[in-house]
Amino acid sequence: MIRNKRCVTPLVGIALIIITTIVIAFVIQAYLGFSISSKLNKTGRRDIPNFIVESFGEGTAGFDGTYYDNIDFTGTSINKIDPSINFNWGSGALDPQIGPDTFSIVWNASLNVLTEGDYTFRVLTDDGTRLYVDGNRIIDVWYNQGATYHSSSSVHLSSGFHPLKLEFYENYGLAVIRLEWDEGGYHVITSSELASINCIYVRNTGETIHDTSFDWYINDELQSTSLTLEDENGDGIWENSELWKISYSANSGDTIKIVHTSSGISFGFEAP
Ligand SMILES: [Ca+2]
Ligand SMILES: [Ca+2]
Ligand SMILES: [Ca+2]
Repeated sequence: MIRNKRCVTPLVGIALIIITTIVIAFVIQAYLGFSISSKLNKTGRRDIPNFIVESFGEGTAGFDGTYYDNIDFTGTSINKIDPSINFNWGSGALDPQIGPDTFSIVWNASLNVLTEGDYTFRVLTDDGTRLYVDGNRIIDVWYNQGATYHSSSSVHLSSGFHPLKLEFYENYGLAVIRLEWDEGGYHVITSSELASINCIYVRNTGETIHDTSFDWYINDELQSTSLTLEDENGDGIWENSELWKISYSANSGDTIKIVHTSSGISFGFEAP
């Protein structure tokens, strides 16, 4: 009898731990208002209550560009995926929605480094440019100028993908921007050297999210750039029933996780 009691006691302890864990999980979910767990379905997406992944966009390799009609990344904007950054717009307008002067552009991409080593980057720019690799600013020539080449210092890069961000503004007159790196000699970075930019469309059927800043991860590694979110009505607020387009730069089969810390939203999927 005593032996039996000794055998049963640890089991009861384990059962109590399991029940306590389940109760705590329900309390957390009730507090957050939705479940943050989800299961992967066969198309590689996860639906979570209130935040529904409706579809995936086509993957296109290139620079994810946002073009603003003002010099300081404000005002009317358009989005384009550019296979490379090699533009000479002269004194003309690049798009009917963007005036020929006082505009700005930010491009994000993920550079595929095949061989670990030291690399330099350079830009030809009219007017100002800032270039970031792995979140570090390596070229900063943010002033009015005619078309001028500027090179970075040498940057050591491991093999694999590295986030690139290039900011550009045009003030008046001519407008030129070109981005090169010295991989086997200087050349314009092409789409074959970049990861694909994909997008998913997620509908919010729950509470309004006011803060649209999300952290995101590729294969559990936190990324500093190359995720953009566009809401349908363009007010930067994720209202109930609104569809969001989330663009990211990754390769097929990568695991993507998107996290909104303050509201507890977390969802993931595999890049198709
Ligand atoms: Ca101009
Ligand atoms: Ca100019
Ligand atoms: Ca909105």
